[in-house]
Amino acid sequence: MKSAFVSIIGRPSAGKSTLLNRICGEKVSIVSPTPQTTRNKIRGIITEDRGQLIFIDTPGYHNSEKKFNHYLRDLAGSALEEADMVLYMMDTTRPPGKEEEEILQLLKPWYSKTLVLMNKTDLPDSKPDVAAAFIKEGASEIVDSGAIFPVSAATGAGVGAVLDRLYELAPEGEPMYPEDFYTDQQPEFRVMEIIREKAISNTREELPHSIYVEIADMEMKYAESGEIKKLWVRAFLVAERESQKGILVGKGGENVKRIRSESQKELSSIFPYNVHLDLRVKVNPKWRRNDGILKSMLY
Ligand SMILES: Nc1nc2c(ncn2[C@@H]2O[C@H](COP(=O)(O)OP(=O)(O)OP(=O)(O)O)[C@@H](O)[C@H]2O)c(=O)[nH]1
Ligand SMILES: [Mg+2]
Repeated sequence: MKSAFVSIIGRPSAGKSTLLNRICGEKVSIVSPTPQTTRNKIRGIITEDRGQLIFIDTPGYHNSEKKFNHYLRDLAGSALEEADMVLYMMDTTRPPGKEEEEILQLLKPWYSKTLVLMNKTDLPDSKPDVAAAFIKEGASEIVDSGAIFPVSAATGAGVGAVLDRLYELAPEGEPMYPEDFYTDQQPEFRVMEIIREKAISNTREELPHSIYVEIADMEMKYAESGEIKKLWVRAFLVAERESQKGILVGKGGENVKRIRSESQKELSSIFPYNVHLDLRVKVNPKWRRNDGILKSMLY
């Protein structure tokens, strides 16, 4: 049996979380067109006859001096420390820039166990040869070992070949998780993430970055038979400013109502029981500069 940790690294919006969900066949990590959606190290697990692979999705590697971004970048770096293998995900619809150069530097100690995924090959403006030339120039060792894979995380094209290669390279070992586990996330975290995803998709520009979710209360309701009847959740969408709160609430509360009902619907399909969500909006000024909050939130 094989068993390995595989960290997924790349710039924001490269498609890391989409890939993780595709591989696991479940919604493990939230996805959005807004860069810097993922804020944590998210584990997704697959178990086959060949063995078990534990994937670690990470925040997009982004160059900025802001405290918040520092935390996210450190997380991506720390995921490398845990990795037996690395998937470096490139967005082939965007020219490789400074971020890609920095990621290549960061990956240097892992080159021999890195596979480069040229993602979004399903799109007409995908230029895999530009991305491949960039890798050849900056890290020819990777090209020499034949570790470049064109893929589409969205359609699944090319993903099977990546898995085959990962299983070939994986060390022998015992599974770390039971075979029916596809993630190790606690329900509370998954609830927060799904609400955040729906808040992101219902807001624009800078607002998604200013939001986090706080669970005020969570309670399982049981039927008389002892069976779980429903999960009852009371949560807050937290913004940085009053004006942002206003946008999140929307006219007559219609925005927060939509976020609430989309979240409740998806949560009820993810969990094997119905979820009832009570969602409100509040403000926590400048939370992105608060070390205490960032430490408790970004891990
Ligand atoms: N057409 C197409 N779109 C993709 C593909 N992979 C991801 N996307 C889209 O790209 C956007 C970003 O995808 P994510 O999976 O959230 O990207 P990420 O790398 O996890 O982003 P961060 O968490 O912000 O670092 C979403 O709108 C996805 O639907 C792909 O292979 N093809
Ligand atoms: Mg992500």
